[in-house]
Amino acid sequence: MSEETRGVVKEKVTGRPDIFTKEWFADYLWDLFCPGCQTPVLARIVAEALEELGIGDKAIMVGCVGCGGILIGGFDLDRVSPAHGRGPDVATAIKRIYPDTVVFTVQGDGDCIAIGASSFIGALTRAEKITIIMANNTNFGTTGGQLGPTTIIGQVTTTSPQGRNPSEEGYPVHTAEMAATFKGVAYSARGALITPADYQRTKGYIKTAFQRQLDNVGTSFVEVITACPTNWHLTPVQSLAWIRDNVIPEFPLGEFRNVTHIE
Ligand SMILES: Cc1ncc(C[n+]2csc(CCOP(=O)(O)OP(=O)(O)O)c2C)c(N)n1
Ligand code: SF4
Repeated sequence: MSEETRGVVKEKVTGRPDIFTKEWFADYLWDLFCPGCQTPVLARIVAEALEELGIGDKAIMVGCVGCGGILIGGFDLDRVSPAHGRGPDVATAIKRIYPDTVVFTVQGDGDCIAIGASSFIGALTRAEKITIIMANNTNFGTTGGQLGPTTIIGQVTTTSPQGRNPSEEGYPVHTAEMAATFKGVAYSARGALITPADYQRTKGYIKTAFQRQLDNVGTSFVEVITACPTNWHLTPVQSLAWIRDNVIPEFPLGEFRNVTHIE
């Protein structure tokens, strides 16, 4: 019996986002990231958010130096790779020259809030109408798992072999909460990608962040906790449990600022 006779309606419920470049998705994605890495998952929700808002044709991506920098090859958009940490500066320049575009960065925590802290804070201070997306994997992943600004207390890294000790290395930075204190920030949130519900919620945060940019309100920021199983020396499944039990208690999920206009 043909499908037509049985009345079967085939509706596409999922698939590769059209914004992903085909070659990258088919040939590189699986080779470039470690097993269980959630950086490509973050890429996917960004691509889905752009498609669902229908803004793929005016989006410009600013990449980073770090594992997230690999993503620059994956988006069929106008894209720029800045020097380490300078994403918000480059995004600022593009947005000011082309105000009708939607400009976003995708950065690691080291890129965004360590070497790039001045760029990041400068953009928030100036209320740049850009969207900054930061993957928080609690370490410098690309370079071998060194302690970073988001490393949690007690976490073993290659430069904190006894675990992060506040009396030596200080405390983790709460970037989303900090961003929310800037008057020029329209939106600041932190999401995770452990469960399908997290996935949907975090995608919602990214869509709201883009919407605040579309409405020209102020800077929008989303921090996304992502697994780095290789440097955590955990399996992919153990990594998700570790995020739930150790990372989220330090970095609570949710929206920290969400305003539709700034006086
Ligand atoms: C100016 C400069 N300093 C240092 C480096 C080396 N470097 C490359 S990636 C990286 C760390 C990136 O960490 P993060 O931003 O947290 O991203 P992740 O790799 O964890 O995704 C560093 C220090 C560099 N490429 N350029
Ligand atoms: S080092 Fe970590 S962040 Fe980088 S690709 Fe591997 S798992 Fe992902």
